[in-house]
Amino acid sequence: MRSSQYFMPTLKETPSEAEIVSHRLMLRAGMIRQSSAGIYSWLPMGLRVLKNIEQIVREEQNAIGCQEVLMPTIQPADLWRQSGRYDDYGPEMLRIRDRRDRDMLYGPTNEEQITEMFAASQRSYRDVPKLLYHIQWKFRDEIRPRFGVMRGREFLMKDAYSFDLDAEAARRSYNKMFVSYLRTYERMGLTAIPMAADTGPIGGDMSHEFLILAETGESEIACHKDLLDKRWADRAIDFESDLQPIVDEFTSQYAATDEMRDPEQEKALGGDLVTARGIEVGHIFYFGTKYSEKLGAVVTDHDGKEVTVEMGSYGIGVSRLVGGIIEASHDENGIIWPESVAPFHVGLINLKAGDGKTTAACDDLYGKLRAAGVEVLYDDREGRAGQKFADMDLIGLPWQLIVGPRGLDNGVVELKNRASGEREELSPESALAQLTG
Ligand code: 5CA
Repeated sequence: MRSSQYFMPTLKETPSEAEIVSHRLMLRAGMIRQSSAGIYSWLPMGLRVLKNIEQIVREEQNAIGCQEVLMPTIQPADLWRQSGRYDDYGPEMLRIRDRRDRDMLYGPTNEEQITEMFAASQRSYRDVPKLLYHIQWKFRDEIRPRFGVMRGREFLMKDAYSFDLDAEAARRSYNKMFVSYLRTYERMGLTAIPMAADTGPIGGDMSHEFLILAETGESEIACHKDLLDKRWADRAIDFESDLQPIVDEFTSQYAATDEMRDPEQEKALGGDLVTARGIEVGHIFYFGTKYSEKLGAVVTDHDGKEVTVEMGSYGIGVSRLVGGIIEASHDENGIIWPESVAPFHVGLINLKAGDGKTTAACDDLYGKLRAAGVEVLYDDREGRAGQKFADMDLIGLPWQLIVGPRGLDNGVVELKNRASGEREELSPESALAQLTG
């Protein structure tokens, strides 16, 4: 993509309404635009990141046999009357009436809808376990939408649901999801810590929140230091036999947030205690038969006896993660995207767009990178070098390939790593080899 043609309205000024760094940087980099309080349009650069995050989430859900569906955003109120949540949910729920005077709502979550869908066709123990998920926009009329996409009113969530024959099987589904979340966040370059949590309006007996570390996080975290340096993304995990030991490794260690913290346990940990701030990027729940009972999700067991299925639900804040990753990965000059979610792999900077030789060299590199399948943002605009460097640092692509007339006279271009700041002069061929290797 050429910057001269790209719809990327960057801002030079720091927007005054943005209180936290990710919100400021997303606005300055032209990733999003506010439509109304807590509701945003995603511009091309922001949408690329959102889609990359979505794809990692999708791959890790598919990897544990969770099947993708897509349920609507608008739901009939009657479903929620059946579960009893229509009145319970309160003013956070956006209620709508259609032309036939039927009560509808914009879904804040989908437990009712998926349970009804399951109940309509699944009849026997052979139909379980089932894991289903979708990635869909939600609406919650938050009292205080703030921090940009971090606490929006409209936001993108991955929500998955498990259906099992009994509590033991349901626990296995829960553990599967627990471990898959550890991998999901790690692939995005994040350290996520699972913490025992309150179940809130979703309800249930067991629940964990996943928090990523960021100085600007809304929650205060305290945990055993060992939880911070576990690595799972590249490890082959057997999603049957490895589950329990991995989950135990986490749940046996102290980890708590806000009102769940325990001063006595923290004192006992001494030097092993770490306190930090965090952002909740996921939340999983085991709630047994809370919804299946009300909505008739029943299967026959091996003896032909009817049993109500055991359920859990599993959320990831996909749009919140865009802000969360920036909170965890930036410096004073801008965003530092982890490779796995970066909107482009390389920013190619033409230092002298008016110059024939420089432009020819840039065009050549651009063509070759694209032919090799590398995603490139090519700054082909005329303008000051300083501005181009500042813009490239702001948008945070992992690599900058800098091409100017003086370097070319010596047969070199410059390759800069955004994260480390390291710069290297090398031939255009070597730079290509490094970026496509
Ligand atoms: N039904 C369950 C799990 S599928 C559920 O809704 N859980 S939740 O309420 O905890 O939301 C799941 C995740 O969505 C949260 O962990 C958070 O990362 C994200 N989320 C929740 N509210 C917002 C919001 N207002 N803005 C952005 N992300 C949000």
